[in-house]
Amino acid sequence: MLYTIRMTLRVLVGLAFGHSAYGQTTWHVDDDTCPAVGNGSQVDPYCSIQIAIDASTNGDAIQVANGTYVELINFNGKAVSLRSASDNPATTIIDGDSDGPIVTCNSGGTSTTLLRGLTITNGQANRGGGMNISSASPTVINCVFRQNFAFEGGAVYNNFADVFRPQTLTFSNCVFEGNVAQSSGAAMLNRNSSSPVLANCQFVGNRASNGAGILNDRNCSPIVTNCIFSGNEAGLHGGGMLNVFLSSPILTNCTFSGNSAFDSRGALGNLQSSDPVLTNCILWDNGPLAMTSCCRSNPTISNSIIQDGLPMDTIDGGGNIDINPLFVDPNGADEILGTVDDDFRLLPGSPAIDAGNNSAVPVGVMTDFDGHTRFVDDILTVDTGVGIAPIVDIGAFEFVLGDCDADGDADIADHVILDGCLTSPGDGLGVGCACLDLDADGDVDLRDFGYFQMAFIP
Ligand SMILES: [Ca+2]
Ligand SMILES: [Ca+2]
Ligand SMILES: [Ca+2]
Ligand SMILES: [Ca+2]
Repeated sequence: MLYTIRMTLRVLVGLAFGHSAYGQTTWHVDDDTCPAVGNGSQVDPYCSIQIAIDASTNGDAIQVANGTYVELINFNGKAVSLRSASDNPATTIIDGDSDGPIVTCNSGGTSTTLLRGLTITNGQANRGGGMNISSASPTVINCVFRQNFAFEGGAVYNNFADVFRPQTLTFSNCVFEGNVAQSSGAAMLNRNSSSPVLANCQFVGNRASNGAGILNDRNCSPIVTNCIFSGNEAGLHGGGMLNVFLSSPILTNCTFSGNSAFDSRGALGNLQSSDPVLTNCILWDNGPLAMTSCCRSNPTISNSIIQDGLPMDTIDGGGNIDINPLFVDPNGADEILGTVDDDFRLLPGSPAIDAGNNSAVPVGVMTDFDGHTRFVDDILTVDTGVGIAPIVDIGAFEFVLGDCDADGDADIADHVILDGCLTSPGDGLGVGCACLDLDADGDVDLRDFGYFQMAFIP
């Protein structure tokens, strides 16, 4: 009886708030209504996100309208989904006003606790200026962590995140840009058995003493797929990633470029029995060295492009090469390395094309960083990778012949670009035309046009 009454109440509340499926409530938040507190309905939204979390129960959704919300929020262990109405982090921002952590998620929040489509910025805390996760494993999708600061874990600090396995802490399609940690892990610090799944994430321009991109410390072995690490800078060790004390991440189809460290561990450093496994990865233009390991650490590297060849103490899994991967534009249109426009897509003729190992791609991963089909055969490239064609490319992006505008196909829009690039043989390449030099001979002539016709999708 009590149950029936409760259900009825829930349904009635749900109807009042516009969403009644399964009795769950969608609470609305809009900063335009401040200072009125509101009641969380669509017509009278709450003015703050935390009030909506306080009102919610497990299974509820909180929808946040465009705006900048200056507040710190705590999920309080609730399994609720918090998302922007637009699913666009550029227009829905939580600003910590130099306080923090901005988002606290601990003790019980599992993968049904969701954060989606938000920018988390200007947080400041001892640990996790942007987000502090402890004994919890929420799901974070399409969020931007920008310019957060902490002593450890500038943007995100994860501690004991594996306690609810097989529930998995997940970050996908997230950007970590310009975060700072005084000590370790500017974009992310994983500590004490915290092994998140990181997919299609970009770690750019973060700065710390150790592990400027990610620090994995004490039995932390994230699964990292289709991720980009560029322009991260460590004052001491590990520009892109530092793995310490039995931390052995699995890195597949990741691109590390332009990362630096004071010591030799420019892209990755591995200490104290940390054995990362890298497959289909690119380590190019990191300094002073791509990767160094010590103290019983033995990474395995396969089907990857490693500048200056395999580092010391590495197990050679085969298929590794030391040839320029031919990125489209490593520092991007703004000419600054370590910003989100850095372009590590592949040019025609790249040795990364059709050179990966298909079986290393995690089950269920069917797309690349851009969300385009992961397994594509390039008809002009002899397969050098492992598996049955189509062979996966090395790095975060799959090459598609003639796809100059990087939207996943060679269609009429690319044809228009081609028309502007066409010259006589040997006349050289115009600006932005290298993507259409399909035979990689330094021009866009009728032979390239012929290849384009083969790839063209009307
Ligand atoms: Ca740039
Ligand atoms: Ca391919
Ligand atoms: Ca295209
Ligand atoms: Ca050509």
